[in-house]
Amino acid sequence: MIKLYCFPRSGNSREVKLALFEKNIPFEPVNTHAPDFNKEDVEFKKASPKGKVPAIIDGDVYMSEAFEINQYLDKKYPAPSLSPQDDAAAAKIREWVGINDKRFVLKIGLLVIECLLKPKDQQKEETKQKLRAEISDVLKEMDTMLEGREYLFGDYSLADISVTPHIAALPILGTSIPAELKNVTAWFARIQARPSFKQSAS
Ligand SMILES: N[C@@H](CCC(=O)N[C@@H](CS)C(=O)NCC(=O)O)C(=O)O
Repeated sequence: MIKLYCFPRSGNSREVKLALFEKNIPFEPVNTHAPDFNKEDVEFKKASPKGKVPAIIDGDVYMSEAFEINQYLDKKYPAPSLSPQDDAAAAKIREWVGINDKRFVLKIGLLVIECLLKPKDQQKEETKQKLRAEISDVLKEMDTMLEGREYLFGDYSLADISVTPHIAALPILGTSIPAELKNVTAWFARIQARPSFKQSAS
């Protein structure tokens, strides 16, 4: 069975859990934040040289990085597919995920640091507002992309998965999907209605 190194509040880990639940692939979660987990564990380090989660062991495959893992899972366990069959369309998704990992998911990560991880007296309201505005700008672009579409690239795909856990975290970061973004609001309601959303929550 696939071993998934993760911890409950890790958004990146949840990306992989979403793909696993969508595909109905059984897996054994290993909580790397559990008090008895040894961060120097040789198998974990082999799967994740940087010591980050998510990481998987699937037979003789050792791998880290959420999107890399999800692409691997989608090839190895093709049903239901989470990528278009057309190579150019699949490449567009890879490009979009790569770009938004840096300008969107990273910004949400920085907001997590600013709002939740820094001691209160070191948090800067100005930094929080700047990050929230940058996140909102990308959500606006997504709203345009979603015009006339159910999901970001038509069918539900690895692109939707790549941002789901991070958007789900916005309310604990003092922000949310702006109400005027009707397409993003409807899209995220569709995502939340998928069984994988609840199944991957912990
Ligand atoms: N680019 C990586 C980011 C992985 C990452 O930053 N993971 C965080 C958790 S979401 C982590 O392992 N942090 C170290 C820790 O909390 O122990 C990915 O997409 O998987």
